[in-house]
Amino acid sequence: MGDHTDMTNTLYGPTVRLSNPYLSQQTEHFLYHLGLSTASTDFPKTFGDVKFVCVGGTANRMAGMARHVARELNLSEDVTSLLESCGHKTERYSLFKAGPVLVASHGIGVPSLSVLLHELFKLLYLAGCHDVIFLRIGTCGGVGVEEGTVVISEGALNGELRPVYTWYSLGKAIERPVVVDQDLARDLQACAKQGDHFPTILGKTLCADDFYEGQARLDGAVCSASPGEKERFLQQLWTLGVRNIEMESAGLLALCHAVGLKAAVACVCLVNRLEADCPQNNRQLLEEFQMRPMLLVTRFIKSRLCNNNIIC
Ligand code: R2B
Ligand code: URA
Repeated sequence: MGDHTDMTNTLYGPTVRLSNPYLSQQTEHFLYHLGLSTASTDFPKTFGDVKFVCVGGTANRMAGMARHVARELNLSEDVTSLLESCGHKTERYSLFKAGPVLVASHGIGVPSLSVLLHELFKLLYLAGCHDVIFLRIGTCGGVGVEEGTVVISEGALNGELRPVYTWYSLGKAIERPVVVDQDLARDLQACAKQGDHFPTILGKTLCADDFYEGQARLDGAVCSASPGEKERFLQQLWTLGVRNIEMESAGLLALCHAVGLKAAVACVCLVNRLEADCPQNNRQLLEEFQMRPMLLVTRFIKSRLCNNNIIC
């Protein structure tokens, strides 16, 4: 598979900086959860043109994103066959490719996301990709922010309200800093059009490891907080500059930074947590809301590709 499987001890890809001395000992690289192997796939040929990796929670939503990107970029391939020929769907994650944009679903929470990221980083390295940007599109709860607002993360905090995410290995904690590229976050916000009928704001994000107790909800199966404690906590978040709560931002931003890649997170608020715990049970509204980060991120991708004379 060309030069890219010829890895030296510490791996420095063009932009993907893998630091695992043991990878070079492998003759075949099998990305187990994506169902991709260097024995059967030519990574540089299949993925070498990737410039953006767009991730989000569900397979359906990300299939929609891949179709939307393909349409917006006027890709000549038929969308269905593009998804069928390039989507290596397994039961765990889904993966699509629309020209220079790789689109994947990550499930719920950082543990699920992390597994995908390890394999995507290896994929990009093996393909020899340059200057790749990761973009997460998702849903969240707003903190003093009306539902339907898109929040771009200008920082992310863990459950202890610190800008780090912690992984565990060999019985020990590995704490990695959350680093946001502020220029990228601002560029993304600049893609919100005047004509949009919803606000797109910058704010800090609380990255929780749970949807219920971890996000100060009182409607889970177990609940250890009182209404007063919940209210004080949400007010504390607001004071810290936190404008939304979701479950993957800190892990994505910390791991991308660890391998030298830029990343940004744009999520739409389904509920203002100062007013309610549960998102509205209105399918049509939820679907319209979920389009908003997709539209924003696609505009951003288009403008970057055009500015770099890749696709106009
Ligand atoms: C947003 O929505 C999911 C929980 O419902 C989670 O993946 C997240 O970050
Ligand atoms: N996703 C979350 O993690 N929290 C919310 O409140 C809504 C969506």
